[in-house]
Amino acid sequence: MRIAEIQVYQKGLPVKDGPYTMSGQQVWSLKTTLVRLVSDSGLEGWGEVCPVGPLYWQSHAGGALAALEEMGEALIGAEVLPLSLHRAMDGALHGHNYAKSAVDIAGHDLLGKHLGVPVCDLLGGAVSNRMISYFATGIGEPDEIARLAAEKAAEGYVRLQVKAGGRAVEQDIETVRKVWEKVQAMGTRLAVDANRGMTQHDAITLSRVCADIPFVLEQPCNTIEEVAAIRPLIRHPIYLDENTVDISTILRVIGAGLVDGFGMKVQRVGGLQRMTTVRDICAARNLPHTCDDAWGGDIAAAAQAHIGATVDPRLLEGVWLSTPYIEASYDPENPVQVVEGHVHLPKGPGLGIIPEESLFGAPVASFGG
Ligand code: 0XW
Ligand code: MG
Repeated sequence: MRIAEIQVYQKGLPVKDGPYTMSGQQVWSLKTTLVRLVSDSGLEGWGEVCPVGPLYWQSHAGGALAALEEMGEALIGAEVLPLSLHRAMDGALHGHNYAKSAVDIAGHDLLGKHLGVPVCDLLGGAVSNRMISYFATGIGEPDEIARLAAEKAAEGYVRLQVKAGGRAVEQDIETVRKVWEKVQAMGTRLAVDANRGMTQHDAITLSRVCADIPFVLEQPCNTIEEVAAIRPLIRHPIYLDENTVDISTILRVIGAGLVDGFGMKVQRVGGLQRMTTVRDICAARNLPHTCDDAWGGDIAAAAQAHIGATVDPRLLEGVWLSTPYIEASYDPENPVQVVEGHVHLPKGPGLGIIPEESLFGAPVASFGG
């Protein structure tokens, strides 16, 4: 089966009850990019990539479209097999993993529909059909974040990510302590995610002052070098997120003993095929990780659910979804949502999502056909 046509769409995704906040930024609306692959047998597969704004990481909606425009013609005629697609993309454009992830996801959706199997089967097979998610609190006043944390823990979230960084570390310390006071008795696990926004000094202070509170410290500082410098002084497990820009970097930080786990995003490593490599490397070293993406609707969410379903539950730190912040589902019959803190694996061949194409307007780019 080969690619006969490609259409690219872009759509605004206003943040429901926005803004979504993290250290150094708040987002009110995001632009997602959708890819529709049509095979020479007439089947279609859908992919999606949605950076969480231009500040979170080196990616943005305009870059996704430009990269897809650069690769589009070269993909016409490519075999719809995961590695064949990556070879075709890498032969047309170096890097730009996030844009490539949309094509990768669409290719898995298309192949699954062609074979009549769910995407998780193409990724090695599911071990779960209901995965834990986690709730990211946003940056806010300590008492408000503690109230929200207790509410979400009561809803069924077994893991909470407390946002920190970009402000006086005393505010972060007060927030973490008040959240812990609220959720400790519920057995809730905590991550404190600074999204690169802490100085080395603040990260060390937070860890020392809160040494009695068990949390994972996620992406405290901006660079791997800063994290390496504080690693011996931090009393909490360290997870990296934004720094893990490719498989090579992941191998580097594991080999250097800098990490105890990851906040991992499908788009950052280039899609589901690459995420199976990340999954298997982490399994080889017993390293927990999430199966997140930066943002996106049901298509991106379904992709995360399918890879999350194949991760050893002992090592799955959650499938975070942005669909709770998006007004309308792409496929109202099969929305991919968080229910009582958990994500259900979509049913049906491919991703299990049949998006309503009219939601996306006219294509912004087309190839082949
Ligand atoms: C909580 N997330 C998965 C959602 C936003 O994209 C940021 C991200 C994180 O952990 O940094
Ligand atoms: Mg993170």
